Amino acid sequence: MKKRVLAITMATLLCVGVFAGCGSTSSGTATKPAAGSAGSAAAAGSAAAAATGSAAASGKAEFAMIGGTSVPDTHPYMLGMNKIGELVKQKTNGAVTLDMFGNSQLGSERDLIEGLQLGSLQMTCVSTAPLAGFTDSFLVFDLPFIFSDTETARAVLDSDVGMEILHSVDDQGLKGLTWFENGFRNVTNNVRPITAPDDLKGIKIRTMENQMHMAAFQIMGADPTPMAMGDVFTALQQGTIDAEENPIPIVATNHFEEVQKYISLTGHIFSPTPVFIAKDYYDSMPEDYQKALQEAATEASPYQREQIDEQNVSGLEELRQGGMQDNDPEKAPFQKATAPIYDQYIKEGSGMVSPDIYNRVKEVIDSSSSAK
Ligand code: EAX
Repeated sequence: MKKRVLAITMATLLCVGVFAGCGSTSSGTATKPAAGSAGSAAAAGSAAAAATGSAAASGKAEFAMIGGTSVPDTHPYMLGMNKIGELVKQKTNGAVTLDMFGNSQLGSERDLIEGLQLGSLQMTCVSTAPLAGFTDSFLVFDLPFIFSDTETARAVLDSDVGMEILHSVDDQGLKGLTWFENGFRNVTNNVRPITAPDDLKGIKIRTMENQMHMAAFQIMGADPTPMAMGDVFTALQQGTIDAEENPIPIVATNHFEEVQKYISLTGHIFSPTPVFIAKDYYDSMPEDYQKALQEAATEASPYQREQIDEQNVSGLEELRQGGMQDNDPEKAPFQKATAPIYDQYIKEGSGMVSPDIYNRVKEVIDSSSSAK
């Protein structure tokens, strides 16, 4: 933890240092560091500062924002964030811009969240799971099989309680602007097709850094290892883990078909994706720019969801073409096997799902399904 904060602090200092000397920056465009695994925050910080500096030096943007994600440039997270950048630039005549760095170049999702809090970058979008290290308010989404389909999940995210959760971390320096989406998570592995919970016994599976995700796989007999996204491909390639679990667009855009034989469409957890801006930075903007950014984010959300819907279909085709064998197991046995998570985690207390939030989410789920 100390190492990470030091790295990010170094990045912040680098940003200040390089930004101060940015008058001499010649290029008018942001220089993206080479894509690859999780870069060090320090190296990323200097790249981020170069991008900030070049935009500021070009005299175009009053607010030249830097953003980061843990996914490849072709993933709907990046397509959505770039859409926000395009719209806010239009709406402010170039006064507010957003340069995005994917592939964990600015660090893991936890690093990105800390980066917003430290001010070394301005925007990100992450799965809700890693937020467990900062707050409990998003944990309700990590309950296995809480959503039966995407439509219900979206109804909850767009509801009052969904909006309340999105805005629940203002006091932690994270202003939620809108909901993007990662989607239903599926198991990929090199051992066997997963047709029932018992097939997971003994499988070394990477999970996100979230106690409920790990508990769900432990209950089914797997051996979960929390790991940052930027390290997963190499770990699979080297065989230090047998498996990982992610929605189809993540599996396809990371080309996991090169290092995984099977994808089993378990759909065990739905990952929503809050879009955050550093709250202090947002507060420093004039009201009209804040309004333009909020509008841009709100308008980008349906576009991002469309991209997820599209890549859920095209991505599976690509994985099949790449040699992956897919199966679509019955969900009920997995639901039954992971049901104890509800008793274990829905209670008052730190690291737990608040019963009030759970009941309010359930109300929206029940009214959404009765409306069908
Ligand atoms: O949020 O870490 C993960 O598996 C996430 O799905 C990914 O970083 C996108």
